Amino acid sequence: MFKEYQNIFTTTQVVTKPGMGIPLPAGNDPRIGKGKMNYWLGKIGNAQIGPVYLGTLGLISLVTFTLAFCLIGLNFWMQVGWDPVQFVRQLFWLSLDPPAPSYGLKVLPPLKEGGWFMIVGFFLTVSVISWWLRSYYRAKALGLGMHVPIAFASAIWLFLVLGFIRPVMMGSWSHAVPYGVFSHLDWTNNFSLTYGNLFYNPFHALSIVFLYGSALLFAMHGATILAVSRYGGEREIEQITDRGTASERAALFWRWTMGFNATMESIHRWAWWFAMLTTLTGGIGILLTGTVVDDWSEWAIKHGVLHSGGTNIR
Ligand code: 07D
Ligand code: 07D
Repeated sequence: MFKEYQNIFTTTQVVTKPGMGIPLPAGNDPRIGKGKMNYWLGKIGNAQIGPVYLGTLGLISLVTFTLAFCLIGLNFWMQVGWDPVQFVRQLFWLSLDPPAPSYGLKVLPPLKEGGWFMIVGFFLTVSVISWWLRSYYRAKALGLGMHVPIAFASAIWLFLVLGFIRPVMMGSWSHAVPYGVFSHLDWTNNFSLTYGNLFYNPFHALSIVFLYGSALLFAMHGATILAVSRYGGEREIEQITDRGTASERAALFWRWTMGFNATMESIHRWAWWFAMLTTLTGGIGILLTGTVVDDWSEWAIKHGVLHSGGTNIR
C-alpha cells in the first residue's frame, strides 16, 4: 500500500495524449485548443491544461470584464494627469466613485461625475451574470447538480445588493460601493458608522458565523483528508465502499475527539451550506440597513440586546 502513497512531492504524472472528456451535446460551441501536459501544473494538481470551453457567454464575460477593468484603470490614470509613475504609486488609493446624491437614480450622469462609474457598473454586472449563466450551462451540459451555480448565485446576491438593489431602494446610486482598493474599505467602515455599528446587525453576525465556520470546516476537512491520504483517503469514492481504511479512520478520529463525525458525503454539504449562507445572510443584512433599520445600536437597545445606560459603547 505504501508504494502507492502519492503526495504533492511524489505524484506520478500521467504523460499521454490529453483527455478530451465527453462529447458535447448539439447546440454547444466547440472547445478551444487541443490540451497540453504541463509538468509544473502536474506538481500542484492535474497536469493537463485545456481545452477550454469559451462559448458565447464566456466571451461576453471576458470582454465585459476587460472593459470594466480597463475603464477603472483609465479613470485612475486620468486622475493622476496620465502620469504612469503616479498611477503605480497611488494605485491603492485611487478611486472611481459613484455619482453624487443629487443625481439620484439618473442612469447616465456626466462622465466625470459618476457617468464612468455607471458604465463600469454595467459592464461588471453583465460580466458577472454571464459568468453565472456559463456556470449554469456548463453544469447542465455535464449532467451535474446545480450546487456550483446556486452557491455562486449567493455571492452574486450580495454583490447586487451592495451595488444595485440597495442603491435602488435608497433612491440613489450614491449608495453604491466605489471602485478602488482602499476606497471600498473606507466605504465599508463608513457604512458601519453611518448605520450605528454593523456589529449589532444580527445578519452581519450570522454572516460572520458562516465565514468563520467555513474556514474552520475547510481546515478540518482539508487536514483530515491529507492526514489519511497515506491510506488512499483522497480517492473518496473507493473509500466509501472500501471500509476499514482511510475513511473509517478519518471518521473515527472525529468520533473519538468530538463524539460525532460527518460522512464522506455530508462534510461537503456542511461546507456548501456554510459558504453559501455567508453571502446569503450578508446580503439580507445589508439590504435591511438604511431601508428598514437606520441605526443598529438603537435597534439593539429596543430589542433588549444593548442597554442604553450600560457600558456598551456605540
Ligand atoms: C482569494 C479569489 C480571488 C479574487 C481576488 C480579488 C479585483 C479588484 C479592481 C484594482 C477572496 C480580485 C480583485 C478584480 C480589482 C481594482 C479597482 C477571494 C479570492 C484576488 N471586494 N474587502 C479585498 C472585492 C467588498 C473588504 C481584496 C471585490 C464589500 C475588506 C480585493 C468586491 C465589502 C477587505 C477585494 C468586493 C468588502 C477587502 C482581496 C465585489 C464587504 C480586505 C479580496 C465585486 C464584503 C481585503 C485592500 C479577496 C483587502 C479586501 C475585492 C466587495 C470589504 C481588492 C472584487 C464592499 C474588509 N476586496 N469588499 O481576496 O486587502 O477575496 O483590501 O463585490 O481587507 Mg473587498
Ligand atoms: C463581496 C460577494 C460578491 C463578490 C462577487 C465576486 C469579481 C472579480 C476577478 C478573480 C465577500 C465578483 C468578483 C468581479 C473577479 C478575478 C481576477 C463576498 C462578496 C460576486 N466584519 N461588513 C461582512 C467581519 C466590520 C461591513 C461579511 C468580521 C465592522 C459591511 C463578513 C469583522 C465594519 C459589510 C464580514 C467585521 C463592517 C460587511 C462579508 C470583525 C467596518 C458587507 C462576507 C472581526 C468597520 C458584508 C452583512 C463575504 C456583509 C460584510 C466579517 C467587522 C462593515 C462575514 C469578521 C464593524 C458594510 N463582514 N464589518 O463573503 O454581508 O464577503 O454584511 O471585526 O457588506 Mg463586516
